[in-house]
Amino acid sequence: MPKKHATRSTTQDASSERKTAQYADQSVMTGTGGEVHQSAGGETPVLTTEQGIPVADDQNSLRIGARGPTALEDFHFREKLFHFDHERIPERVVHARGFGVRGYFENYASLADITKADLFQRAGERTPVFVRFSTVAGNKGSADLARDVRGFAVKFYTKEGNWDIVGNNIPVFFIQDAMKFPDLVHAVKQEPDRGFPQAQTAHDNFWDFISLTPESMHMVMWIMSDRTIPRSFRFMDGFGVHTFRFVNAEGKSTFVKFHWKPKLGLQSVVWNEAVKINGADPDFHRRDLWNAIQMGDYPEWELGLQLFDEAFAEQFAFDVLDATKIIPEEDVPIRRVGRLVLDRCVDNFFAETEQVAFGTLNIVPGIDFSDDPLLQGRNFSYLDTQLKRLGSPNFTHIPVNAPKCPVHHFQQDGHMAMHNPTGRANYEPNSWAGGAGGPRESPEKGFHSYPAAAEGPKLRIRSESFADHYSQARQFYISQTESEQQHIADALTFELSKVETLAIRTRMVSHLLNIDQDLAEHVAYGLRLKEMPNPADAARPTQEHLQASPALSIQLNGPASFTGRKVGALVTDGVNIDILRALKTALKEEGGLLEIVAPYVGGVEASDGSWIAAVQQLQGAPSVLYDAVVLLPSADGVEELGQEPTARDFVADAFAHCKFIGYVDAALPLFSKAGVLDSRDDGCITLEGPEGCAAFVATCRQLRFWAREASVRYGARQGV
Ligand code: HDE
Repeated sequence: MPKKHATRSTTQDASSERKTAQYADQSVMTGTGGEVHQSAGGETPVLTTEQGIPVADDQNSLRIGARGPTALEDFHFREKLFHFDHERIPERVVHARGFGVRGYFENYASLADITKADLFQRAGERTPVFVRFSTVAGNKGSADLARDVRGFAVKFYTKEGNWDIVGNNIPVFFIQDAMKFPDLVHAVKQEPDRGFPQAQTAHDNFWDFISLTPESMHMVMWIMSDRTIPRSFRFMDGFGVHTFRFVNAEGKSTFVKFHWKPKLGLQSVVWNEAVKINGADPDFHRRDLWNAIQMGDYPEWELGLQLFDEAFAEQFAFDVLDATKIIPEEDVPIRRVGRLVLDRCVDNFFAETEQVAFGTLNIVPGIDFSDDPLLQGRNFSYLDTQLKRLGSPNFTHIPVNAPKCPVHHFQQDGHMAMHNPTGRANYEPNSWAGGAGGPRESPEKGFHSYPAAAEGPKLRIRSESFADHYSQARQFYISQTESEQQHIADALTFELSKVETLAIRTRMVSHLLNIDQDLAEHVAYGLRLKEMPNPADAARPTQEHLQASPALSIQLNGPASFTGRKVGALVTDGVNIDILRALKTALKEEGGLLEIVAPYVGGVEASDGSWIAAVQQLQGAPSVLYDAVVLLPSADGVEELGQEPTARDFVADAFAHCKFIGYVDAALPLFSKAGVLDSRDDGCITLEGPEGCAAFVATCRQLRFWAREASVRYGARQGV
């Protein structure tokens, strides 16, 4: 046997043969096979097994001879692999991809007149929260900029138990009865025979289902709008969707709809940009939130309430129990009652974001359900799904799900039980005296359901008051700016162009005809439909008299501020240091950020010889990652940049996505290479001196230069 294959003598200890090796900054020990060993000592604790046994070697399994089989008795190896093999839990059947953060809700003033919910009783009171944002259709590893509804789920750890508003960033839903939820979700997810496409509605099954579900038409307008491609979680609304009840101490009920309004205002990206962001940074949204919180720039929303009574509900043109309808803000104004501040990232993604279990049925005294059939169905589904996902009825023992108020009950045992009742009593009534008998019910403090009257024959039936499917879809559409209407038409054209079955495309256009003639014609043109279908037969005619609701537009409700936004500065050696400094100052004053993008991540030498470190190397930082860009090459540097396709795309995309572009004259050859030199418009701004830089930042408050849009449109030609 050759010597190098000899087996070690049984008395030898491999650790005695370690050598020191230096890897740049790291001094390590290496073993006989050259593998790295790092040892405990000083402040570094000793590695142990889960049973607490100290581990001597975490690099090598226990084997019979250096090249022999692994021993079954290697308890450390077996425990490590066993645990690893079971690291995954089932991902959420919907909303699998999400990002959770912590924070608090601060109540502005007592709402005791309308609700006895404890968290709303005292001005200035802070209630801890956990918030999870998500997309709906994609799997856990899908990209952030899918065209999709965003989940906006808030868990309030109140003094009287956990209250969850499990909401979305869109105030309506696809369906009216929870019975249809599995069908909707099957239709939108990957097609079952092929396993694709994921995180997309642009396929036959989805539009087949939708085109046979006219109640979804209002939601279709919202999902085809820019609401489903938000710039960031920080720039989107949240909605509780359903009508809920507030109940005060006298037992008086008020209907309520919940809204979250972002302090930074609404903002979305354009579709061509979304597609590119998904490639450049699939974690764009979670990274944005992570960075903002790490920098201490805590995102905020205000909680808004729409409050109304039975009399309003009676005379409202639609059923307040129908989750496919909104109550326009112009009809019932929003009262802002508190603020949500997100100020802490999780310590561990799995422990918190993955294991958090929301449920619509988590409700506290002072708040109650309505009979919305979607909400009633959700109240079953959420508890049920947690057992599957978290594997035990004891999921409330997991810290992120555990209430932060006292908890006393007789539920016991089961997988992973952490808090069994102590003492003898685990039932009631019992006759054990005092505390030994365990907790008892409290008619004063306990949750009382609002005694809403309910009677009628037992039927499987949809209320006729739910039958108007098109009026609010139309209202949403006519409330959008021309540019936003264009985006809706483009999105429909794009999505239906991915649908292979012609009949489904045509069927969708037949519904659009009940919403808006121009929109239908626009999409039919974009699809090159040979023949216009007849309008779909409507259960109720479209009410064309509904007024536009400007509150529904993103563009009409801009923040008029660049706060929280980011400018990408493309620089080369020789970058004008005065301009760079002036921009930084102006952006800092505005509450925005400047990020340096350079041909080399190490940085560049500025005009005054100082060294400017880059945050991004050009290949990894296309302009789609920024809200606006500035082009600051030197006359020498621009030549090299012009050779770079990524640099040309940087400019061409910023221009096509209607972004504001600040530049120095030396950048002109780059405009030329990008093919937009002669197209420069008022959104392209020369940066001269500190005032020029400040003026540029002030202009960026408009967020996009939409006036450019007509000349740079992607997508179908708009000939109609
Ligand atoms: Fe959900 N939904 N949903 N949903 N939903 C889930 O619960 C369900 C609906 C929403 O970040 C599941 O824990 C039914 C409307 C959010 O963890 C599941 C129906 C709205 C989240 C479930 C709906 C939502 C979920 C999957 C129709 C907006 C993510 C995993 C009746 C108001 C929460 C889970 C998180 C998650 C069921 C419709 C929002 C299966 C049956 C409407 C934000 O229980």
